[in-house]
Amino acid sequence: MSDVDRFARIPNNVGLGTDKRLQRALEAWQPAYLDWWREMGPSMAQEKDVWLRTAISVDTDGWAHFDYVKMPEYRWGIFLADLAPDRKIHFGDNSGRPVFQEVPGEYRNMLRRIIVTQADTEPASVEQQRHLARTAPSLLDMRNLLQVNVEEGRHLWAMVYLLHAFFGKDGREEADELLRRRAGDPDKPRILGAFNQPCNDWVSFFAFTMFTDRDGKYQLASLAESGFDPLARTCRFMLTEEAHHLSVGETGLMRVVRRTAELMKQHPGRDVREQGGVDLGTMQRIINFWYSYSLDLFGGEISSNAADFFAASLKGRYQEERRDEHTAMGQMKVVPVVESDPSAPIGRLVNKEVPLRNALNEVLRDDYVEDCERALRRWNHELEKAGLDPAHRLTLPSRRFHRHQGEYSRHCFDPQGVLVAQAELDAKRAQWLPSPADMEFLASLMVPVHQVGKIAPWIAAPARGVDGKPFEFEYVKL
Ligand code: BYC
Repeated sequence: MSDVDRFARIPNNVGLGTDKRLQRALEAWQPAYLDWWREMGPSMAQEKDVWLRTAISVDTDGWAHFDYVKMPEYRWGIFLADLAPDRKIHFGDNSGRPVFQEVPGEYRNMLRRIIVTQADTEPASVEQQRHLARTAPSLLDMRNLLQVNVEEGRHLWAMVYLLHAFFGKDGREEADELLRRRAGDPDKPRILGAFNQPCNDWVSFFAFTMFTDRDGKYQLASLAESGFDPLARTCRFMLTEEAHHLSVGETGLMRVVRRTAELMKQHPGRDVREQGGVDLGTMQRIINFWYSYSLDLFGGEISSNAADFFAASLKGRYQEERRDEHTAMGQMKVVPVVESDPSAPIGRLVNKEVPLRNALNEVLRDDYVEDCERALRRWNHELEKAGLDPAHRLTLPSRRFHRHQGEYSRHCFDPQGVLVAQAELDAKRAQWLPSPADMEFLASLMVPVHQVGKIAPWIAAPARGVDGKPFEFEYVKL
């Protein structure tokens, strides 16, 4: 196991103490990071004691330590999964060669772009979620939110380490820029669409951690395959922390569904909203919104960038090692695309065969969609258990619905994936996507519940607490 310096100004297992130049550069970035955290991090509870886990090693057992921490004092550290000696590149055109420990000159721009794009999402999500603690439905939920936030901060540190350590002056400039862009700011927005959308209520937060963080899982997993070993090792350890974020989202939405089912069962035929719950229609529209924006995060269905990343052995497929074949050459993938058609003014969908390397964003999206479908089945099982008839179920919209990137972004589709005219989309928008009235309603439900062991009426209490503690634990000392 690599040596961990837990007590350094920047805790790390990358031997920062032996590289004074790098250490100085990162220590110079640290105050700017803390200024950003104070300005854009969680807007309440900054000075409160929060029961947080902190990464202290990369051991599978016991990698984290739980304690009360004030967030600005959180020990954001740089941890890479252990070096695997003699690791070889296992996909793309560099297969069989030793992994890169330095950035190959010909791939420098490509790699920097991948790292900057990934890095930008981390502070962005903290910015999007910054006011949510104020309306937390319980202290445990507040704690989970703040845990996610500090760990996104740590993920930013992980990426900034790569920029500083391997990209010289332009890496340092990119690291500075990461603290300058702002989620949703029209003048200096974050790079990817989903990270500029507002996330001001807890149903949206759970949908964000369910769907958008889950994109993160798949992107990180494909970067964990990278032939650039420091990136692979960084992402491997980030995935350990990411699992909690996904579970916050998936179980969060499950708890909303459970409470809604309870209200529907208690008073059949009565409006769930009137009873202070989240109706399934609103939930469906929130799912449609965040799922479609998260699908965008995989990039275009047909992408020469994706082909180049794979060819250069920089970004693999999900669980590349489980596949039989690692060149992705001489194979095709069918991608439905819209073709113009003189007899159909909105065009028509046709299947197009695309060389597999150009369809790798879509391959990764396939794995993601399957994972999301699994969660949907669990939520629907909850509705079924409550005895609600099959009309009351949640679904995932088609991957063509409401897209802003890729093949489908220039056309209109209904949630089933059928091409429709702009006028139909406009007329049905409020049925398919959250309307201002939905958002107003959700905002009206977000009354804070900050007493130990209490829960807001629109969501069921979680089945268990954190770190072996009960739900009735003072997770945040307000
Ligand atoms: N929004 O070839 P294309 C996470 C741009 S989330 C805006 O289709 P490509 C997290 C693209 O930049 C994981 N622009 O796509 C979650 C390009 O622009 P240029 C984030 C977009 O490049 C929650 C053009 O469209 N991980 O970790 O093959 C909380 C055509 O691009 C978008 C990564 O991003 C968009 N959605 O694939 C915290 C991994 N999509 O160059 C954290 C690294 C595309 O023509 N990034 N564009 O001006 C990548 O692997 C790829 O850059 C992408 C896009 C998968 C994002």
